[in-house]
Amino acid sequence: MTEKTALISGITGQDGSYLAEFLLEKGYRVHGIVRRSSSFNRGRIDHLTSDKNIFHQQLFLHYGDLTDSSNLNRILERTHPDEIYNLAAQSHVQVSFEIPEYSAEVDAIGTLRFLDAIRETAIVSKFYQASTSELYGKVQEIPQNENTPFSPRSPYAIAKQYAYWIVKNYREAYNLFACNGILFNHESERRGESFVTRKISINVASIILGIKDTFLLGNLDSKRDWGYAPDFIEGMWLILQHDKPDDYVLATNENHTVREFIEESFKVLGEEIFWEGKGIYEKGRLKSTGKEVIAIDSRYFRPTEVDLLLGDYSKAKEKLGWEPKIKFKDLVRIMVEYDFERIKKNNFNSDPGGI
Ligand code: NAP
Ligand code: G4F
Repeated sequence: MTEKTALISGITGQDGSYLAEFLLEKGYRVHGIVRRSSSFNRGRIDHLTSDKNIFHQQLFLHYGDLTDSSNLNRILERTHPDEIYNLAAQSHVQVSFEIPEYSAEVDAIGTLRFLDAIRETAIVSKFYQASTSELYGKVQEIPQNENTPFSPRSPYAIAKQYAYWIVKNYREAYNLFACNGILFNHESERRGESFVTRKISINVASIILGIKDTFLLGNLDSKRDWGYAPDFIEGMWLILQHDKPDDYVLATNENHTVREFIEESFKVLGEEIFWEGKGIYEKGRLKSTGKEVIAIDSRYFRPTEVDLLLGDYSKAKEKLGWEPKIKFKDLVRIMVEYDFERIKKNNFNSDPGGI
């Protein structure tokens, strides 16, 4: 067991909640930054803050926001973390086209605020930055590794590119132990409902349960390297345990289309689908009944798309001993079975709605 203290921004998100669990189990004192919200935003960490949880006295939450530097300085001075995990972000690529300035404010300048707070307070802490495979955008080589040139394709990715470089700059200029984890897509039962994998798992489960007839999607042909979030959390931690600060790709080195994710999801629940038509007129139908279950809505197309991502994680394997355990088929099964059981039990359909 360790005596260390960690600070997590974005603790209420998918990754933050798994990381908090992971660190608490290792004996860390964990501080998390939460945003004030008019509705409750702590559903993913409720089980950790409950007094029934053996670790709840080791977990401390602080109100804060990456757009407010004064609170970052205060939180650092109060908590003196050994390790900081900067996971907070406006993390939705399509939404970043709607709110580009805010996305830059949080994802780019927010990272600078954090690094500068470390410098100002002179607190000795290791810093992990949630970098992303979206940096590769219009990919310059396949697969992508730490040396592949960046070619970002959205306000989100461009903001994250600033964050990537400012982390490197503070490492070199001020000798900070600051690292980028360039993570490819990772999903789970806790994935936000407006990301495509979770949107599919919820809707497919709802259709098979007879709660919903059809759902709408955008580009079915983009390819992603999808892994399982808990595997990637361990990778984040290993990056900060290495004796030298560095940048690492974490991925599965396997990619699939959105279309394949849908087909596999139906298969998990004993159904098959077939496709008919082209472009925005394409439909997905159940093989058993011919019923239309998927249609295309151009609202979900992005102004600029990232067509293909495939990560080469050999550096992380060699230097950190990290490898993903869960691959595509198991990931789909975990997500679809989880949503099927949850929706069946609660008898409600959590409709992903407008994104
Ligand atoms: P997520 O579920 O969307 O969580 C984002 C977290 O950031 C939430 O806790 C959110 O708070 C918080 N947040 C948003 N804006 C904030 C602000 N202005 N100030 C403070 N906190 C703020 O994202 P995730 O999937 O866990 O991803 C974690 C990080 O990894 C993100 O930086 C993301 O960009 C990056 N990343 C993710 C993936 C992936 O596939 N999941 C891949 C590469 C990189 P609320 O709960 O209040 O909204
Ligand atoms: O699930 P997505 O929204 O994830 P995306 O854009 O790959 O971004 C995620 O992964 C990044 C790592 O590469 C992270 F940095 C980022 O924070 C986030 O976690 O979309 C995946 C693909 C896209 O090509 C999109 O066009 O699915 C396509 N898609 C098709 N229909 C859809 C939909 N995406 C969403 N969200 N909703 C749809 O209806």
